[in-house]
Amino acid sequence: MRKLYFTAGSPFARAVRIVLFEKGQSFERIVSPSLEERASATPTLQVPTLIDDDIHLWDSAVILDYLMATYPNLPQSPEQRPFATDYVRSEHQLHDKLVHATVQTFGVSTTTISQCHWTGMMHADNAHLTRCAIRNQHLLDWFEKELIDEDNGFVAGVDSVQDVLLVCICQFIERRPLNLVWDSPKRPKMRALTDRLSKRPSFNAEPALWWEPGMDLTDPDQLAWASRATIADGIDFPAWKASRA
Ligand SMILES: N[C@@H](CCC(=O)N[C@@H](CS)C(=O)NCC(=O)O)C(=O)O
Repeated sequence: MRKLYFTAGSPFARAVRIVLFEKGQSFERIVSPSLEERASATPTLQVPTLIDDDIHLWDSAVILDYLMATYPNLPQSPEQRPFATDYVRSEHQLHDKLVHATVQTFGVSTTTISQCHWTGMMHADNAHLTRCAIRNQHLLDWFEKELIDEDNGFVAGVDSVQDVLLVCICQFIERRPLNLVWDSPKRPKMRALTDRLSKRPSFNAEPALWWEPGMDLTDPDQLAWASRATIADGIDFPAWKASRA
């Protein structure tokens, strides 16, 4: 049986879940694995980790490469933009791998800020985290240049794996009160990409969730709120909870 170890918030794992959906592949969900479970699955102790029969993989880039090479896409309705058939295009391998690695760096910068935030270390008060936040703005400007136009992402005519991971990280930023932003009037291609991918059934089936300490995402009302809430709404979890008391 195929098994995915992940946490509900991880943008890397969400990209893998979205691609599994695009390929119609079901999987057993090992959510929020304990340290012991992580250690038995991967030396990195990180999520996502995928077990697919005798194939055992970690690191989202390796997993995504494997899924794209192994499983065909589900048939799609003609109105929907096609999902890419390759992890990287054979004639642009180096470029597409560079884009993927750069999007992963954006993810690492962002999740490092997030992890430290919940331990009480704000990025503005720490030199390394301040560098991560500055790096993010440089990366976002580079992504805006690399995206083709408002109708296409990194690859013309299809929604690519790199598009998926980029949008997962942007939506992670929108659902954490971390004092980070990705959206800007000077980045119309990024906004168009995020709007377009948000409408894919796979993005709705595997939603980005608001998260703050104290949240229990097994409560259906809270889960529904967490799937909708963004930093643009100006309301956080304590305020939402108080509004229902
Ligand atoms: N390069 C890895 C990064 C994965 C990663 O950073 N996962 C985070 C969750 S978003 C994690 O497991 N953090 C826990 C830890 O580092 O101990 C990938 O792309 O899969």
